[in-house]
Amino acid sequence: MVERKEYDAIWFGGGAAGRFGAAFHKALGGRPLIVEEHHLGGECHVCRCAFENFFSDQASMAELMRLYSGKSWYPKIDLSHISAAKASELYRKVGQRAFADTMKHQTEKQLGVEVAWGKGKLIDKNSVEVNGKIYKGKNLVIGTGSRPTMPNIPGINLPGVMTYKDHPEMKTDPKKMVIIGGGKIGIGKAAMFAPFNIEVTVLEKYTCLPKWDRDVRNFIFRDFKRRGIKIYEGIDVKEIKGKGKVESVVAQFNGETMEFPCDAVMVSIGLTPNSESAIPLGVKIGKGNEIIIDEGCRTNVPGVYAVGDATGPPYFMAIARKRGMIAAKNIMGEDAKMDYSFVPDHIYLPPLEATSVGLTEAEAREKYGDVVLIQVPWGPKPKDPKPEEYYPGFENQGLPVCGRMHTLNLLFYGQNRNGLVKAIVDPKSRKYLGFHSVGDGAKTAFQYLSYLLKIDWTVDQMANLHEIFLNAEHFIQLSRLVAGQKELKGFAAQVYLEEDYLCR
Ligand code: COM
Repeated sequence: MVERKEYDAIWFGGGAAGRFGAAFHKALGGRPLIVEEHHLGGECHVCRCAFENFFSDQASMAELMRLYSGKSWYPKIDLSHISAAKASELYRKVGQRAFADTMKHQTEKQLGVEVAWGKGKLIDKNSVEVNGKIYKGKNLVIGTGSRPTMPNIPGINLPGVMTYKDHPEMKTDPKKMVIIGGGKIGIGKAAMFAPFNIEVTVLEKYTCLPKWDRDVRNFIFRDFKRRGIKIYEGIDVKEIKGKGKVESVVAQFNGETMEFPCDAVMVSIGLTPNSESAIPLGVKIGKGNEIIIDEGCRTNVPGVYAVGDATGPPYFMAIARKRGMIAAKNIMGEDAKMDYSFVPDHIYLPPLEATSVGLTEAEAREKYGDVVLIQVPWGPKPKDPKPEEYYPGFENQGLPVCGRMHTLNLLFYGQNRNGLVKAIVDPKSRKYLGFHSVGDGAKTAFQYLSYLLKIDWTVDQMANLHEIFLNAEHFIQLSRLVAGQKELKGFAAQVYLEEDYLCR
């Protein structure tokens, strides 16, 4: 049976890119149809952004309970029932369903976007079959998402090997976990699992978080060392061993074979775009399996667009949604282009988080020569801070602190994990080049800071904003302290190298 109505575009896949694109398309006055098999919003609320947010909150709570238990006025907290599996179960039972309902309600009822529910089959670029019915569209937008990249090694299919996809499905609590891949997902997962009494080791073939600022990386590695999370860089995983389930991971490190006993493995080495369904249409596919698009999200086949993770990196929800928006505009006759400049990035590090936008210090020095740093805290952290005690070194490490309640607590309760705030400025133009933060709650500001970078925001303009003291990213007050300098010097620089926190 053929549906008589012809749509302006069929959005093949209702994930972040397809859902936002179709909604934008409708808002522009077009007639979109989404074809979706499982859930609107794609993997976000199933196992990605929304789930990570929830699980990270659970991990923060667990970590803080452990840290504060019995100190000062805090009661002793019994952590014997702490459970990552229980946290995942709650999300499965409530979170996944609540989010799925919300996405459906918002898209269909509130925004009036039509959805054909079921597994879609692309017949040609103007026809999609769903449950035996053919839907016709003038344009097609492919938004089929991505999947975890899996290494081709023995044991990869053993029970106990998981990816971000299976994380919400956890039914038992592992004792020892090996994480293969130290990108932002692997590092984030390590920080999330450790608070649940899981011994975590991260094995990274190359470099962990290579694109992040040195000070942020240092903070994370130091923090991980204090928490007992081990990191190996330059290690090549060869095999996952086990009889009937995961028992260890075997890897080559510095020419030696090492074996890491574990009862769970999390694979996080990257993502592979789901582009296979587009191949019969003659759409060009790149080396990384991505659908190749131009700046306007057009493929090489006229009338066929592609959006979201299916088109390759950056794999980031904002980019997926914006690709949807750009495709919608172009379907409606505009000539819109994607802008990939100043995309902020973020890592969950419960109880904190790291956020970054713009250039790192190294990139800024390479491009601009001398740069000015507006940064706190400064200098190496004291080695072994005692809980609830004043110690020399607070003057460099203590104030101003970044974050809501937890970063001050993290300082005074002896962990010395009060994050960092770092802005990088070009002293000649006085423009910001990059912002970096580890703290509690800076994500919100970075959405707007990325725009300020784009419009060439200066230290002097920042000094004129109205800060609400104290906040997670106090760039305003820190900038005001130095903005009077005719020749901008920032804070007296104490460039230092932290000790090496990686496993050797
Ligand atoms: C978020 C998914 S849960 S979407 O980007 O809002 O569709």
